[in-house]
Amino acid sequence: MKNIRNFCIIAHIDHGKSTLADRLLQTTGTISDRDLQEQTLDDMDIERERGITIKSHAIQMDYKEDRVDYILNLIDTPGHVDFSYEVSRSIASCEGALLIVDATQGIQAQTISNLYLAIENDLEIIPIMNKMDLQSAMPEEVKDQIVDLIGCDREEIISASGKTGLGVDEIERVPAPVGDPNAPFQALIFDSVFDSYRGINAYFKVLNGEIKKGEKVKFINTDKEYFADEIGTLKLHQEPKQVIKTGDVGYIISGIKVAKEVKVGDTITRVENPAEAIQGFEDVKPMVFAGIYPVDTDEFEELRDAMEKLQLNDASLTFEPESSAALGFGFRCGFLGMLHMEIIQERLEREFDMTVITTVPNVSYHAYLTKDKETTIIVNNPIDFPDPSMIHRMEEPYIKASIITKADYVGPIMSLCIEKRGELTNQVYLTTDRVELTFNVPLAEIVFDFYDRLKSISRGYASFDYHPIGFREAQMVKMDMLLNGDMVDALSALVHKDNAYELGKKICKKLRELIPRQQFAIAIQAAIGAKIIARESLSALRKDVTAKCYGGDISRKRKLLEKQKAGKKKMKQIGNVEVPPKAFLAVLKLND
Ligand SMILES: Nc1nc2c(ncn2[C@@H]2O[C@H](COP(=O)(O)OP(=O)(O)OP(=O)(O)O)[C@@H](O)[C@H]2O)c(=O)[nH]1
Ligand SMILES: [Mg+2]
Repeated sequence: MKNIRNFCIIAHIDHGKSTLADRLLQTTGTISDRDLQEQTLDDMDIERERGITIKSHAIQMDYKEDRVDYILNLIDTPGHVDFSYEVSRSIASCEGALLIVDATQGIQAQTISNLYLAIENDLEIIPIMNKMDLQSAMPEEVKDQIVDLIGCDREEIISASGKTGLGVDEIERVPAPVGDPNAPFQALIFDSVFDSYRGINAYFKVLNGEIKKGEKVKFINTDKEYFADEIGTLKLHQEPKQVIKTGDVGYIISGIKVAKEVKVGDTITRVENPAEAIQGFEDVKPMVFAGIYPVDTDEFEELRDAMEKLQLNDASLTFEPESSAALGFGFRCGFLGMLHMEIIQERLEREFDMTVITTVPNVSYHAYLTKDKETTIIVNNPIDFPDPSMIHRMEEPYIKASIITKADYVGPIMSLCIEKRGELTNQVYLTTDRVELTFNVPLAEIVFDFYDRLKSISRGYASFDYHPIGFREAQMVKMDMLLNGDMVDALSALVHKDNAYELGKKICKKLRELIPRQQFAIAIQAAIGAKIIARESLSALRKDVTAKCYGGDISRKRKLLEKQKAGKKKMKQIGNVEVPPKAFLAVLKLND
């Protein structure tokens, strides 16, 4: 046990965690040069394509120094704010963290928030300055920042480059795990993945005692018992073992097929001579809600199947059935943020071949009625918005946003935040040129286009992080969209009273661009209750696709007509109007 080192890599997005992990895998010979690719641990297609890590990834390495054999258990974590719950779980199974700071960018918002997570869990922090190979690196300045932040010595900071390699020997600074090898077996589940053949694999860290293959184990919170059919360690591929001992990290396969039976944060123990439950993690709270519907209404059951499978790989996805007059049966889903929502939609399309419509996302509101002012009604869906005449008050979620930027951009960023109904609570100069701004802002205002706008007004020199801080009273209204007088429930949105007119106008305009002209005129209207607040109209068009087929070849004409019909299948029929699926997300694209 004294030769085990458990550590994770944490940093702001894109500071080079996965690339540095590659170097560690290479120097320890965990992976052959032939298998090595860039960011080897990002093994999902979407991760590779987008160049970002979405899921934490644990891997074991062997390392020898001064004739001592070490076992290194490494966890690479994602940097994007939507996935910070992945980081918090990884941290719980480690004794140390490599804190990576990009030498060209310095400390950014998630550097700080991930560092705090690590400190709360008493992890030994090893500061690393990465990308030192780049011309634009500012080693002295960034060193100052790191010393300021964590109060370490300048000499402790390791200069590294994911391109050239890093002193693995420094990882010895991570303390060995503590635990009692003779105590009853007690392990913490920190992650799980789904394998369609073998069911759910739970990843755990042994805090006390040991587990042998074939033993009867119990998952304490779910109160279920299983046989440890297979246990092993997490190399690049799983490596079955007979026993996993105190301090080590491993996986267990016990034939579980139902997602609910494996709860991340649960404790595994032996049925005979059991240990106590470990304090687990808090459930993840979704931040954004939206409906997901199959384009083809007959595919509802297939969609359910796909969602259930996806949930096995991504426990943070929540969903429950709902129905819409316009779209039929679908699900109301909860996401951790907009990137998470985008990724779920993309995975449904790629991994399950489902074409889906996502409705206007919204946050979760609280409503209180005049007849009962105390009971909270949770409104996750515009359809559940109570009749305005019965509402006593509405509340919306607020967040504390922290933005780190260059002094030059403070002005424009403040105006953006004020436009978003934010209030500045703090402004600190970290150095003469770098400022940390703290705002309280309604969550609804930042989930949509805030991040993109922040990036464009600061030319990329602003980083952003946020935490929920509870609910505050707000004037919310439900805005409906009408196509030729028919209300389309899937396009309804809950908006702040002051934004309604502006937004209504913009959405009408956007829908006018997105809906193709049809054989009759279409009126596009936005309304609050019975009051129309904006209107656009789309004029009629008759498109005769066979017009260019002179000559009498009937088979060619038929072919063209069929092609047109197939093209139409991708549209959604609302009343008599055909609407393309992307129109349902019009609200998100208002500034394109
Ligand atoms: N020049 C240079 N580029 C680097 C270095 N390390 C990483 N990069 C580049 O920086 C980009 C981001 O690297 P990743 O390793 O994916 O960063 P990450 O921290 O894992 O990102 P997330 O997991 O999405 O938070 C890639 O384009 C890398 O090629 C380095 O030491 N030098
Ligand atoms: Mg990564």
